[in-house]
Amino acid sequence: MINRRHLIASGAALAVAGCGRGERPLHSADAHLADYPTVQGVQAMADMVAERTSGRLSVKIFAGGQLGSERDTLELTVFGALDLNRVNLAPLNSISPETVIPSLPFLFNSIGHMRTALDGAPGQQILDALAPHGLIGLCFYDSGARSFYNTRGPILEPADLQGMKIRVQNSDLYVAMVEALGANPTPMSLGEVYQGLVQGVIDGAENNWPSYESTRHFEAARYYSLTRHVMAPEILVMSRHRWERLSEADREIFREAARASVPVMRGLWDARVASSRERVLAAGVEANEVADIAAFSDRMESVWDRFVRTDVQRRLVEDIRNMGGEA
Ligand code: GTR
Repeated sequence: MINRRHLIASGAALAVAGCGRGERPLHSADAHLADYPTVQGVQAMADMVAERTSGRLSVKIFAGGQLGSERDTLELTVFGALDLNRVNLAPLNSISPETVIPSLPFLFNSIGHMRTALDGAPGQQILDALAPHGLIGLCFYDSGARSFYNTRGPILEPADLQGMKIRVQNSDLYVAMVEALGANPTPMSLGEVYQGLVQGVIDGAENNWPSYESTRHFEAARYYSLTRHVMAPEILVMSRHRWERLSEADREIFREAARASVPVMRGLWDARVASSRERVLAAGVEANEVADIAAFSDRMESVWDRFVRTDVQRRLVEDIRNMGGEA
């Protein structure tokens, strides 16, 4: 956890970085490198905002985790030292109980189901629930399905995870999920994972194809087992401090541009999933399907019971399940 002195120092550095002619650009953080679809999605939004305002409003993206881990940059965003932030839902789980729902293991039947739910009323409700916590939810981006990878061997059943040290994001839900599968969860920021794998501090982690590839984790952990246990999306948030300084017309421009950037991001995402998969397989990664997914999902009952606690959460689960159609 970063302290207040760091927050103020980073905030001041960001403000100086933005000095210049006209209004300073809004600053946006992303853990991924510049060519990753999340960064490109935010860039598409930024281009639309700049066009609609003839350059009066602009966005500068700090990619590659330059501004720190997602947990730290979220603190900066809530505090108002950072304007925009693209993060996964996981680090928001402790801030807003609504964000826990799309992060639940084995909730969505398919990528299509996830997209329908997040484009619809449940998604809007989750975005809106962030405002009391100092964040304005602008849109969700795709993050595909997360699966386990490790340095030891293929995972075909939960017993194969027994005793393995698995890195998880900073979220109690992820800790509980990995524990329920019999492994030892180790919360860690994304930037520390590669070294952790190489040095044997951890045996594995879990992520989608593009992150497994772009972080080069596949070079250190060569077994990728398609459990597809979580389909939690990415989210783009604006600091409420910055939002409140925008006119109603400018807020609408941001809302519309964010909405319009979603299909752009999804197109890039689908292409990146295919190319990342191809790249890691060509590099000799051993990927395996998991025939008995129920052996994993059956263990999630206690996790759901522990994390789905309020009526609002239960209704969200029900609404999302009703949108599922055929698996
Ligand atoms: C990626 C996600 C990042 C981050 C990362 C992680 O899929 O895009 O925002 O959450 O996973 O595991 O830390």
